[in-house]
Amino acid sequence: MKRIQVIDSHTGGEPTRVVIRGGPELGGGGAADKLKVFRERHDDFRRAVVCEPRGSDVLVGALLVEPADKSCVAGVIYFDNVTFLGMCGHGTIGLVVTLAHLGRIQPGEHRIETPVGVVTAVLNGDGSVSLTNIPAYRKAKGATIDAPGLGKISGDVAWGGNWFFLVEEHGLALDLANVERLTDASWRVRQAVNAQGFPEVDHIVLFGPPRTKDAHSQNFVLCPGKAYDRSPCGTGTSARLACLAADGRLAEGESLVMESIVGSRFTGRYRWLDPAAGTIIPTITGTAHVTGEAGLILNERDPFCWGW
Ligand code: PYC
Repeated sequence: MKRIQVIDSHTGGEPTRVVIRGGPELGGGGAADKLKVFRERHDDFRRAVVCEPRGSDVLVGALLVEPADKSCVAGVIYFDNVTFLGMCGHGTIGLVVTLAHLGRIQPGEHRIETPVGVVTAVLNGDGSVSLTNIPAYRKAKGATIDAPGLGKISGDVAWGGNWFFLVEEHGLALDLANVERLTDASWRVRQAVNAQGFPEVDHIVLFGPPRTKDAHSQNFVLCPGKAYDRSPCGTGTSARLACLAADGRLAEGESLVMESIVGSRFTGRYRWLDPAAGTIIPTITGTAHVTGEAGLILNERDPFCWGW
């Protein structure tokens, strides 16, 4: 019998499960090296932590690892119901609140090693977290794909720590009551995007008008395992900032208030890293709350021990 200690939290409704004890031995090196070992040898651990019967399709896992970069307070590897994520914005906000809950950090700035690079997170005095992400950029503007049942759809392909296809014109109502239709449409878009030139894209974002006056936009984000993000998606908002910056639609330092499909919010800002190359450094601010402290039990005699 194996025991795994976890802390659960949610960031704008999107859950994160941080594994603080009992993870697999991943060897030395940085988070990227450890991710390689995790992916190749311990995929059963990923499933056991986030999939049913202990988790659900929407849960994102975060394995705490020893950082190679000693200026970092922690290393982390994110994963979901089907795969590993390079970075996760809501997960990092959840991780910072979890580390504070454990008494391991105080308000102030903290560096965190992820497989795609070091990110910086400020735990603010009011409990919110401002995450400064790795550089984001747009790879393709106005790529048009033909999605079965939907027809031609145009969107931007952008990197914000994960790969996104971002669509403004889709004709769908962004409303919780419409979530099945949004999921189905986004899944079709994803398959078409992957088949029609962008195999790397594994997140789809649809934009719509904001629900509230002081927000700029609302989004629906479909994650790799077909669950939709309850938060406005930190890496997706980073990708959006890169597109808006490239188009001159949002100035450096200006705020973008993004609402999720459940009404939670992130505020995004950016500074230019290299205007000629279109790369920006995004900062995403949001809040998270701890929801549980638990010990998971992995019993080999349980036929669903490793999740499904
Ligand atoms: O917040 O970056 C994010 C994220 C990615 C997948 C789910 N949430």
